[in-house]
Amino acid sequence: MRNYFLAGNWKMNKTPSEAKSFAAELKASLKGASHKLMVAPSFIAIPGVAEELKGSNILVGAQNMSNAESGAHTGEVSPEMLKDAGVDVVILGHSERRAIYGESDAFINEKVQLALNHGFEVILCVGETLDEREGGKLEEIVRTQTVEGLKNVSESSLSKVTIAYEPVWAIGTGKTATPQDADDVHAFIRKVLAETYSSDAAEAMVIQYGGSVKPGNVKELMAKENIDGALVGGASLKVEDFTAIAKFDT
Ligand code: G2H
Repeated sequence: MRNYFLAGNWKMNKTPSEAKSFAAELKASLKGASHKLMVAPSFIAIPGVAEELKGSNILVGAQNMSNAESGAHTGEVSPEMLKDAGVDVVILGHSERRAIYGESDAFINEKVQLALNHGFEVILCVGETLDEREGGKLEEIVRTQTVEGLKNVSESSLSKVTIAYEPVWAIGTGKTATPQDADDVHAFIRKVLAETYSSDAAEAMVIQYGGSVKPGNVKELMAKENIDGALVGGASLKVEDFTAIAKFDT
């Protein structure tokens, strides 16, 4: 039985002081929630949020991480810096990183390996654009992003990895893949994992759905056999919305 994992990706929203007081509100309203929970503030807001959430049931995520240990990498944030700031989970390969900043599968894979070596949990994002879907390339893209993103990751490390399937056309657009569409792709990802690792590893993998998840559609999405959680953007920025999502009832 897989545990549901609901994660908020705040993207480039909330100043450090806004993020800290928002975290305090969330901590109170998410008390007693039964699912696994995480929020990912911007880098600069992480220390305040981590301090606020210490000892709570909410993990702290980072939205990205450098592919290097340290040194001359202007503007980057290293694994050790994130660890010291209180980060538990690192989101890697988000479609905005791929599309806007040109991150390739090989580059993302370097980060995945580095994050796992530093003891972080990883959320690896995969997903196709509308053109790719309409051009019949959905499976090829999702397979490549999954397999290349996990290159050199051993089966024993997979328990620290969550895959987030985020169809790019459904991100921040208000369009959601139908629960059946999403479940079909999640099942395909599980098939790819079974071929690459083993059926046990594939069965155990938590696969989140991301793309306009909101209080009104979370329950229907989570009811699907292969959907084990959500990576939530816009709706994670309001206490009432994220609470409704994080405390959804099966
Ligand atoms: C997808 C998602 C969070 P939103 O990027 O990662 O964002 O819920 O706003 O579509």
